[in-house]
Amino acid sequence: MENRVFKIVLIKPSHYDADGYVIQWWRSTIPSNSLASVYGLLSECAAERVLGPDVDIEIDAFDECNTVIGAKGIIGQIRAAGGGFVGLVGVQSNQYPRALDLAREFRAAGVPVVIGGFHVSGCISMLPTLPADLKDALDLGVTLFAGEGEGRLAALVRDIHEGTAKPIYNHLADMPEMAAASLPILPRRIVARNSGNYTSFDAGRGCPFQCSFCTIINVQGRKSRYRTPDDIEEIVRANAKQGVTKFFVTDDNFARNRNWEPILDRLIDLRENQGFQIRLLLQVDTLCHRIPGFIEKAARAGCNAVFIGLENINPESLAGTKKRQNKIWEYREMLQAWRRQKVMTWAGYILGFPTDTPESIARDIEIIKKELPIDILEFFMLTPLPGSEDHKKLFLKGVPMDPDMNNYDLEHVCTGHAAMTKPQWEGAYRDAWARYYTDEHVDTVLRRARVSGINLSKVVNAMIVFSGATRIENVHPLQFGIVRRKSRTQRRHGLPIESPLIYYPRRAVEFVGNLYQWGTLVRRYLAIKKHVKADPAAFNYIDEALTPIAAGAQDHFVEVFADKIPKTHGAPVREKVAEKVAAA
Ligand code: B12
Ligand code: SF4
Repeated sequence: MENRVFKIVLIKPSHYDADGYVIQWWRSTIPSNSLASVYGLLSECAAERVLGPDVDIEIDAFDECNTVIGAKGIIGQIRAAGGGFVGLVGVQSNQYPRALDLAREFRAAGVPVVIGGFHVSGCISMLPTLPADLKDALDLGVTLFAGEGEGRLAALVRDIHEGTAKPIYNHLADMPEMAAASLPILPRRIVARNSGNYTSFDAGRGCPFQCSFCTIINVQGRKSRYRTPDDIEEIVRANAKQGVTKFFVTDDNFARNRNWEPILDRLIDLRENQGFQIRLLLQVDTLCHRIPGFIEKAARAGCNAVFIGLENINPESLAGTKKRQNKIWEYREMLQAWRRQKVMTWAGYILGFPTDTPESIARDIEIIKKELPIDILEFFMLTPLPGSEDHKKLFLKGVPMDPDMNNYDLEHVCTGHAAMTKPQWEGAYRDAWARYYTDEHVDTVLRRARVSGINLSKVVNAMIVFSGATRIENVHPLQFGIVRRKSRTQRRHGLPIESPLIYYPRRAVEFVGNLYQWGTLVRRYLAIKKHVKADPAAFNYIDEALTPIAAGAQDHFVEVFADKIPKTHGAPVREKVAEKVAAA
């Protein structure tokens, strides 16, 4: 007798643009680690035949950022199999309204749906009662999954199979150990839908720090948990078998991973002695340069780009959000240390801290351009994300916050600000992108890259994306992809489906307009690159940002914030700095 099939379809939802259309692309640029994790966990359930020897578990996975989801087809497949469910994976707050719309379609057809990810976990972890949007899901008969899936999915699959799934599974109180946990993996055909063929893994979870805007500590905990070097080698080998060797390591701070050294040693061995062409994109903190050998080993292990959570350069803002571990007096030294290893630096900068004003933001960006050797800078709005201490405080105090979760994408103003009106804050955000990505500064960054031996093409390509995504496509670079797709019929619940006669002509004009803008931008930036490449003087380029700070000398960058520097261990003495500024 043939085995029965239990069909699981995993979807990582995207979110809606301002017109209510799903943001998706022919190719996305960043892989979804949540999808890889849940796919890996369920593959293990399938291999272990958790529904018994006569039931085959079949799994499909889609990232909606690069795939138009055909709900009818999926419903047909699950019905044809005779059972199964849809898992909406890694759903962040900004993706929750889209996830609910997808759930609505599946639930209308009687298909079981489970939603997991940071919105569900963050709300359940921090709020005293279930918010209305989570109740909406329960009313539709959706199952909510809070906490991590490791070691818990077999029970969930069995419950759904038997028709006894609970409305809520809450595992937040009990974080699974990461050592020898199931491995994140996606089949190559799914990875290939990301341009550049990057896949991902997390080598650790949890963070000991306490930044008030962060959700991670309240969902994944403040105790750090790590995978072992053996786990990482297994992930790399399993991916390499299918021709995938580029990895985005999604740890919020890989430098704090207790196993960083044996993991990097293992990767170095695979790369230098066993011919694996590993490439790594790491996320680190601003203190990583203090760890002896960390940057050198990261580069040898294949790291050629690094994301650094700079967040802000004003010590007062950093202290206000409890991000005291960011020490601005070490920023330049840290960035120079990465450059010495020819690694491209990519920093995140948050706008809208309580003391920020449009003028102070503009001033700070000019300071960064002149004094810090950062290649790529990206901007975020300070947002009270559900799951963060900031959100909880505002919620409990009854301070107005945008009720539309679709706007919690760090590109929208979601609450009030003490010194800026909403239009001022929005203007400061737009101005920040325009101010950093000027042709003049692109030229400077490319000259710095040339003299530091950093791959010019890599830097210019990244600058094209980061300069154009917000200004041409109106999406943050982290949500960007290649060739925007907009399905006419997949519009936000409640909005009308437009007539093809109105929709397609408008879309054609928009598409051609954007193409023209991209063409102009690409031509300009490539011309700057050509000019820098042809200039022999570029090999001797030097400026303040590249100048090493002599031992004991005071950095001019630090002097600007002299009166804001906290009296912490290792900080330059406040009075001394202030005296120098006064004398200057
Ligand atoms: C890597 C990453 C990205 C990547 C990839 C996204 C991804 N999810 O893989 C990129 C760069 C694209 C990204 C973008 C953004 N991100 Co991000 N990202 C992360 C990061 C650092 C790691 C995500 C991850 O892999 N976690 C590990 C996985 C395994 O955890 P998980 O998703 O919770 O999944 C587990 C459980 O929830 C559960 N589960 C999840 N889904 C399901 C489904 C089912 C059916 C079941 C049973 C279980 C289950 O099981 C999983 C395994 O244990 C997190 C922070 C963090 N530490 O998690 C932020 C984080 C998720 N991102 C965040 C944000 C805000 C964004 C952006 C909006 C920022 C921006 N302006 O661009 C964009 C959104 C755009 C987009 N299209 O995704 C926030 C979300 C907070 C919130 N309340 O919404 C986080 C938490 C960081 C923060 N600032 O607090 N991000
Ligand atoms: S923002 Fe980064 S450093 Fe701060 S608590 Fe969150 S994960 Fe940790």
